[in-house]
Amino acid sequence: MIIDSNKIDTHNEILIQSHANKLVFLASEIGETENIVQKLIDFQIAIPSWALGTGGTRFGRFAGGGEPRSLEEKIEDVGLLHALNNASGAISLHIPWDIPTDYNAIKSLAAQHNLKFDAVNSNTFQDQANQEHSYKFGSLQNVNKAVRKQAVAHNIEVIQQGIALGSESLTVWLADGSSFPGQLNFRKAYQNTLESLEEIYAALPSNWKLFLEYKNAEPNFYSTTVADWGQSYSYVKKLGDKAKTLVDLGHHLPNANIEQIVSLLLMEDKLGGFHFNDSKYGDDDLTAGSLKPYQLFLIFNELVEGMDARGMNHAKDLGWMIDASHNIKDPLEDLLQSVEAIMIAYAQALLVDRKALEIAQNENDVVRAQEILQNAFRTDVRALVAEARLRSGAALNPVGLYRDLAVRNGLIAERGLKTMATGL
Ligand code: LRH
Ligand code: MN
Ligand code: MN
Repeated sequence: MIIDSNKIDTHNEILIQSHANKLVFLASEIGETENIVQKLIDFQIAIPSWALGTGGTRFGRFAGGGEPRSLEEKIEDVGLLHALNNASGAISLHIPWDIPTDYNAIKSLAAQHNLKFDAVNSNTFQDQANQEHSYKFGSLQNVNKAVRKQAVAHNIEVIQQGIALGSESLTVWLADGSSFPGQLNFRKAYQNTLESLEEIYAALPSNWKLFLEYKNAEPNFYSTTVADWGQSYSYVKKLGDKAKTLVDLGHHLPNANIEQIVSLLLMEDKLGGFHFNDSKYGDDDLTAGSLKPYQLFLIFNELVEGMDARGMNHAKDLGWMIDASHNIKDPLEDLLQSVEAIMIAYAQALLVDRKALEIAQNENDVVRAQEILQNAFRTDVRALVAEARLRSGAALNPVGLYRDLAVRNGLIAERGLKTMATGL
């Protein structure tokens, strides 16, 4: 299924007058809008291949129908999102949930949809059929050298597949840890993990990055071997310049100050990228911005400030990815909502009056500092995000058009009602 550009034009024509009015009003409030709109046009957020099917919990899974049955169909789904919002121009693969066979065919399909391949993800948290050793007691940390070797070999294989697709980064997330006190010697687990990561790092091409994602708990519930940003930092610092920490917003202990973590990792040149999602309890993987939009804004506020201070390119110098997976929503609608929320937070962060904030900070004017941040956060910037879409040929209201065109019904007609995408 492909969304015809005429359909987007017709949709936009209906909404254009009301959009133009909102934009004029916003410009009268905030002044210059051109710069922000341009930055929004350039900003792209990668879609995880595993979010395109209905996610489940360990209590059940309620499939929605029309889910992608192959890597090709996942690429088509991301193509649909990108046609609607022109902000989802990359797909992040998880191997072996995604198994590319004909690389050239996959690459040309992605190119037809204007998509790039973002970070490739390895998987040593599940046992695969025909696998010699089990990861039940960990992978890169395992007390058994043969298991570690197998996990290292898998990661190197994923790098090779990524190279063939034109990807430039590997994300390593480890379920390794322990569930009971005494199960693990923490120091040995750390050292085994480091040694394994060094072997993977040695296989990276020079233009590649390795993202080491941390997570406080789950599936292990007593210790996790890469549990927080400090532990990830300690590994990536030892590995070298190409290794960076990846921040998944759902992987912290409750109430962690994620924006401060982001600021310091950036300062240390060790922030690699993000997995955006939202949560109330743990790794809930809910739609970005659905629960804590102010936190999302505060994170972007630190990103914009820190990246500008280091002369970094907002769109290119970090890996921007979503990691959300939904159990009750249509996954494509959910992803459109996540991208919109991320764009809104970014636009609001671009609005912050940095000079005034610096003065307020230097004068210890706490009230003024808060006003400056909240003025930006409370500005309705949706017209700026919509304008960025309009200028790049996408839809003013992506979810609205998705529904008007009955895209899900079209996908069900093509693929059937009983479909099961690979993933969580
Ligand atoms: C782990 C995680 C990690 C995995 C993905 C499926 O919770 O966030 O990024 O690769 O979920
Ligand atoms: Mn993640
Ligand atoms: Mn997660």
